[in-house]
Amino acid sequence: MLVKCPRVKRIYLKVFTAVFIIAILILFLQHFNEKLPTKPVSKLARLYEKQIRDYERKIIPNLGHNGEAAFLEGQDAKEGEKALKKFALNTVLSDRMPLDRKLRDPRNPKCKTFTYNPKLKASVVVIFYNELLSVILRTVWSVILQTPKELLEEIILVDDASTEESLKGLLDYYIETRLSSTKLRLIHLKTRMGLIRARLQGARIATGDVLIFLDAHCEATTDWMEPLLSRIEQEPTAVLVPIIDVIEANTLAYSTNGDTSYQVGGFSWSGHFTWIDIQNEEDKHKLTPVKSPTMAGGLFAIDRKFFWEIGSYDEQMDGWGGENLEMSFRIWQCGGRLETVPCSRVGHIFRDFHPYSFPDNKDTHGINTARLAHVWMDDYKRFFFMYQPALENNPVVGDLTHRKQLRQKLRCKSFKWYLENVYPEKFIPDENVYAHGQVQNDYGMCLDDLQLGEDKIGPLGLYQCHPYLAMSQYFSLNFKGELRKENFCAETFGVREVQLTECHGHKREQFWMFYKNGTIYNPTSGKCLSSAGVENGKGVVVENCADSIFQKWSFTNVNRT
Ligand code: LR7
Ligand code: MN
Repeated sequence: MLVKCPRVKRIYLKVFTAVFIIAILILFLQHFNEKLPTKPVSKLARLYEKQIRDYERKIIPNLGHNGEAAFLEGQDAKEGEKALKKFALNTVLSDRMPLDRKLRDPRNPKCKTFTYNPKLKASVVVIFYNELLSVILRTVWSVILQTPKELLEEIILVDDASTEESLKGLLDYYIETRLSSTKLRLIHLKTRMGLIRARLQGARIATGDVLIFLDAHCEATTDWMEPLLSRIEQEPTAVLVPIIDVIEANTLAYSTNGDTSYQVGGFSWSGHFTWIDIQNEEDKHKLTPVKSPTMAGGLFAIDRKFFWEIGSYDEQMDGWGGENLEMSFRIWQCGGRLETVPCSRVGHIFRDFHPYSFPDNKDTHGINTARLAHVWMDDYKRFFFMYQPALENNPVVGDLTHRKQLRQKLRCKSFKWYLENVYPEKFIPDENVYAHGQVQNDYGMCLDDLQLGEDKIGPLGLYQCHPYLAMSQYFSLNFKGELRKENFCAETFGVREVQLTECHGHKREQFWMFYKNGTIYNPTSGKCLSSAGVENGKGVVVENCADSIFQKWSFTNVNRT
């Protein structure tokens, strides 16, 4: 036994050692196995961390401080110029500028005397497609820094299936490591939905009392949110737009039109949003919310329940464009109101072109506007379809049943009501006019805007009459004696020239009288509109009045002369 004992002991020892080794091996393998899938992630994390640190290192402190114009030097400046051409934005400069730059308070100083104590909380929804990381983050930081914590329910970022790689992992990583204390959600859509449906996705998961939408290249300023929430608390059917200031795409300068004057939203019959002056003298100087006929679309606050009740968005609108006017008309016609809040100001980077395209180059703005014209504009849609005749009865516009049902369900008012009550200053080409339509002379030539852009000045042209009534040849002579196209009036210029320039309402060079014999006479110059010696595609003139075929004009429709 005594002899056996050590042998038994040795066996036990061997077994024990084997079990121990196997256990260690199993543990090790298990450990290794678990580590397998996570190992590359941490490698990626290290990579992101490095990228962000490299990026942070290149930031130039105080660049663009107070919203001042910023400039780079040397190679950076050159690359910045290139970027501006490519992306309509100086991306190099944005990358060097602190994400949390301070802006000066752009408000009218009197705004500081107001106190607001809103109880509501907001979900800020920011959608983006291939926007620059530093621009998105500056938007997010400005919201965090300029909003009192108790008013901010959450920030929701919706990535509309960006193809730019850094916008997936890197942005996620940045949020996880640098913004973890903010309630911030980032969702990546699987396929690109366009900005309208992307906003809807954000709105669906939002939980705040109020939804505030922003483009992904904005910067909020001091106390921007308080007046928005206070107004909604007082009037939940009011939809609010801050004053939208310009952040210049090249220098990122935060520029204002001064702190006292601003414009509100209008529209053109071609279906575009426009800025218009406030008509009412009293309203011009008010610091409380001011009525706005339309909104630009990207930046607005709306009670979350009201957003859904009033029909959110037309989900069949693709891509970009149109949703802003659709929502504006709908809000007014269906019992809400749209206002600009002068004491809330947010900057937006205005780009000269879209740095992105849409599949098949589809004209989403045109198609979306055709949808809203059919649903909301009643007979007045005729003017829009004069610009876009091919879209009037085109199946690409899609099914409108649901939106028409919505209009019925909400018992919305007519577009005529909207024009009369909300936007009475809007020029309607065939109302309150002596004559309108094509203005033709005796040998088949017509007045023509020569495709002048909507905000440009140019000659009042002469062109072969089109066989159909195209908008470029549609003019009106209204009761004020203006020979007019939308906001542009024929004006005598110098001795002979006639230009289309912004209507000023003071008659003089913009005053015309139309006589039964077909002459169009401008009393200020004592001359008559003439096509004598004017070639196709050139500007008409004024001359001493004479009984000449060049001075005889006829309108397609004459009410009175
Ligand atoms: O497919 C897309 N998916 C997106 O998520 C295309 C764009 N987007 C995002 C994009 O990244 C951006 O954050 O949508 C947002 C708006 O796109 P922009 O910035 O290219 O549009 P915009 O500023 O030129 O256009 C104005 O009109 C649009 C009409 O559909 C939208 O309503 C925009 O929000 C709106 N912007 C503003 O109102 C800001 C003030 C400009 C003015 C006037
Ligand atoms: Mn924008």
